[in-house]
Amino acid sequence: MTDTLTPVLTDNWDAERSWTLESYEAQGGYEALKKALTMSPDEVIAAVKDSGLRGRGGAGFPTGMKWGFIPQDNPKPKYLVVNADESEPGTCKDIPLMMASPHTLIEGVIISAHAIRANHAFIYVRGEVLHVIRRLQHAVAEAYLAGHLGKNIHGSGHDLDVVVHAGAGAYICGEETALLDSLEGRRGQPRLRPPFPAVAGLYASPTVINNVESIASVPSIIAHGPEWFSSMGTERSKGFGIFSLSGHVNEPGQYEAPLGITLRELIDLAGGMRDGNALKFWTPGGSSTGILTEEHLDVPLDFESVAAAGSMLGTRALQVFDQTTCVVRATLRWTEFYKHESCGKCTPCREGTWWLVQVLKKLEQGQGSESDLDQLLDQCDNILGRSFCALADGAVGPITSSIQYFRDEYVAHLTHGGCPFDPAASTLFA
Ligand code: L3W
Repeated sequence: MTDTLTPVLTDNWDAERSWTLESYEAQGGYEALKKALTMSPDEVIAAVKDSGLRGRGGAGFPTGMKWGFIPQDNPKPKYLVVNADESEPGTCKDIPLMMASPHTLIEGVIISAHAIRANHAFIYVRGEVLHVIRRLQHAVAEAYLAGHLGKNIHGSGHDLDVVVHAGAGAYICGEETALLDSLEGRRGQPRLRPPFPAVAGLYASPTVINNVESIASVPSIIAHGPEWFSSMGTERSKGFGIFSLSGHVNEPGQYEAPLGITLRELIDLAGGMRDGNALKFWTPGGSSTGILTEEHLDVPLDFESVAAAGSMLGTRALQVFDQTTCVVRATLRWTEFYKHESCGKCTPCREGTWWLVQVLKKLEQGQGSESDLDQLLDQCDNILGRSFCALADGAVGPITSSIQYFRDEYVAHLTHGGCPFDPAASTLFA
């Protein structure tokens, strides 16, 4: 490890049986909770606001501000919901976090629930990851036995019950309002916003929904103080985050570092590119953020700099592709995913993603003409900003950006009468 890395959330992942309460407490776990319980809820919210923590689920909304939206004069119960429905292509940070250190999340849940005065919290986990669900359930049971959960936690007067809820494998349920519908027992489809969940969320009550990594960051902020957190990162993107490197690097995995690190530095940490190959394209935050190229290797990975480069920091899911990869084929694969996962509620997404796949398939097979490329861009234009939620916006990201940077490669498919790449050379899409 080099100075570039700042292991906080990942610090205990290599400890023996790191997922057990015994191991977590041996390394100072649940001390932050004890400290938070001596603070008033408003003091905890102020600490999170002062830290500058922004949501780690993709959008980067300020966490403390979101908590501050919960109307405390509303007599309804308040709820805390953790979005653990990690499913965005390339995104793979929350699942390892919950496997290696479920108590970091649970400690964050208890502190966060105290802050927003919630007595019920739900962790909504992607249904396919049974091993994670079991691990979380076991950790929650351990926390109850130790008195960290339940009635009158450590004599504070605060009560909290936590339910681990398994989804059923629908990507759309990672959209916060679809998640709430699913949690209430209905088919998961997005709701109109406003009202935002902070005002009318679960059972129409004030609800905070945060990503796993956001909530898991809270204990460290309470333990070390907001200044410690905000001393890392950049001016408007504070703290550290888990950067997930996958694809054509020698050592794919999780690299925890301050926001603002560059892909060039991360690839060095990951042992360089596979076989010494050249970088061709990459995603900064999952496929829905679209692609960037080697000209963006030195873009600081913070919310503002990545937006200025025409993309989004998203979930810091850095999928790295070398020169052997066909960008048209990669884009088709991503688009098929969004088409399959469209919930069908709104026409631009339901019909639009289907048509995107049809045109992309034709282009990938080298059929059609350049006018199909323009038609594809026109379809994207008619989908972007016109669908009910962010799913369809995410679907057009890889298409528009790949045509922006690699139009020649689309045209090469047409002149070649098919994919000009040797499929045997590309391991990702074999
Ligand atoms: C109260 C207001 N609350 C905004 C809250 C809102 C939400 C948060 C961010 O999508 C993006 C998406 C994915 N009063 C509020 C307010 N809020 N204004 O702030 O809201 P928003 O609409 O900016 O984003 P979102 O709907 O949460 C998230 C992109 O992230 N993404 C992530 C994908 C990740 C997964 C996964 O597997 N984990 O799916 C990657 O780029 O496309 O654009 O809580 O309520 N006035």
